[in-house]
Amino acid sequence: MKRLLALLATGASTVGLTVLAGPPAQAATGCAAEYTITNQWEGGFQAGVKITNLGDPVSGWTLGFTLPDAGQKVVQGWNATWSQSGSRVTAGGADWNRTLSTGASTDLGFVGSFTGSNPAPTSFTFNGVTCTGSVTDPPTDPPATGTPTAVNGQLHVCGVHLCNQYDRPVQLRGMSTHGIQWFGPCYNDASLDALAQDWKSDLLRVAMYVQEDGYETDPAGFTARVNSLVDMAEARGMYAVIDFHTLTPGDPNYNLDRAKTFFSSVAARNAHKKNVIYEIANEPNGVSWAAVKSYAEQVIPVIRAADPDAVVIVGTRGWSSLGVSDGSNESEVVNNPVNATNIMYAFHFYAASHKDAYRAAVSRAAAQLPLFVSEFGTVSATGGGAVDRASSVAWLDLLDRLKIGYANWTYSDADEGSAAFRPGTCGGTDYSSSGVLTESGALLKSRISTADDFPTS
Ligand code: IDC
Repeated sequence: MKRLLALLATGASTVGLTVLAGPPAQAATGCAAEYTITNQWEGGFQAGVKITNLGDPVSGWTLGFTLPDAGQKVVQGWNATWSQSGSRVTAGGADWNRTLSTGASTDLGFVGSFTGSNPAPTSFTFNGVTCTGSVTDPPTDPPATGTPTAVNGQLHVCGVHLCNQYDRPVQLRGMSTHGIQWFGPCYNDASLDALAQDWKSDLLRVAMYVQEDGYETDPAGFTARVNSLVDMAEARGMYAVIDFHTLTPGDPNYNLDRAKTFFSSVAARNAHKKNVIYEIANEPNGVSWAAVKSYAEQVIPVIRAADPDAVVIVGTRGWSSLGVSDGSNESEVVNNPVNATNIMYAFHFYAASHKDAYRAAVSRAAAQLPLFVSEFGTVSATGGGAVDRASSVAWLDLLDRLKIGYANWTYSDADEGSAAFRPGTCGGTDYSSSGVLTESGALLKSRISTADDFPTS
């Protein structure tokens, strides 16, 4: 039964505002909010808000949202202490619902008035954190039998390998998006159907740049976009690598606070899924291994607090070259590994630029470190130029032999040699015919679409 809690005057009143403590430091946060206009009449309406705590348990909460039209006012609310200041509305948890365990929901509502239009708020905060979760979609149906996630389930690191639910090594082969701030139209139902069904890809890496018009310009929007791509991969039985695509500046510590905020949110929201791998820093560069390790040891606990069992990929020095591009090598990691379990180290290469010396480093390192090639190109390190077929094939053969998973840069129609699709492809609906593929795309599709041999016992 709903209980009438507070009466609220219209205007800029702040009657009844309860200030509540936020979550303890380091607590994982995350939330979903559903707003429904349940009734509307001339000048008035009734709305319900269902909030779900997707983070750590809380013993107090404040919901915040903005009513988009200046004429919208909360008149009277229930199941929370409601207040309004300008267009900003705040609802504080009541005695009986201020404690919410992980996954718990509560329903509140109010009667409002309006003068012009009555649009729904578009964004909600829960203890100051923007709600990006959704509790209604994706469908919770298990992925179709035989898909990579259905066969392998929750992954974990075993020795130097990535292992599946049968504790047996697996190699995941797939594609990386281009920067989702630029190539968003390339990631839709049709293109991801093609990736899962025609390419038989095991994974989609979601490259969320932090700078270059990326995450830092719209944290809530990019977080939501990443979550939606995780769902789209999950629905098709593919793993999703959430790539915090730091590149310039090269010191990941520049983005430490952003990383903590982002990963606490996506890890809480996706904790119950089995298809998520977290990649915490794309390509550290111009920075020491000690600085990268320090960053990793601060970000990994934030992920673990929310999603204890997911695999985390740590970028390495020299654009994730295990230090080789900075004149070092894998020994700096072997001798001073990140203090965490269930992690892998990133190795990236561009086949036309990085050849025998880099292959030798990977061959040596693979005996001592869990490696994941979370990004590589068939072309030069600029992302452009011609496909180096011989070097690309040598690399892919090596990765197959060592059972090292990979994601190719890029599943996009960027006008550069590394893109899998010809320019303009993403403006259409055909992602399947051979005519839309570039030379790089054709090579990768032929490699990735061969049958997987995932052990099942
Ligand atoms: C490149 C893109 C290019 C973009 C550039 C700037 O291909 O279109 O203009 O980034 O950000 C990496 C990086 C990856 C680069 C890629 C190719 O992780 O972001 O993408 N590359 O230069 N490391 C080595 C190469």
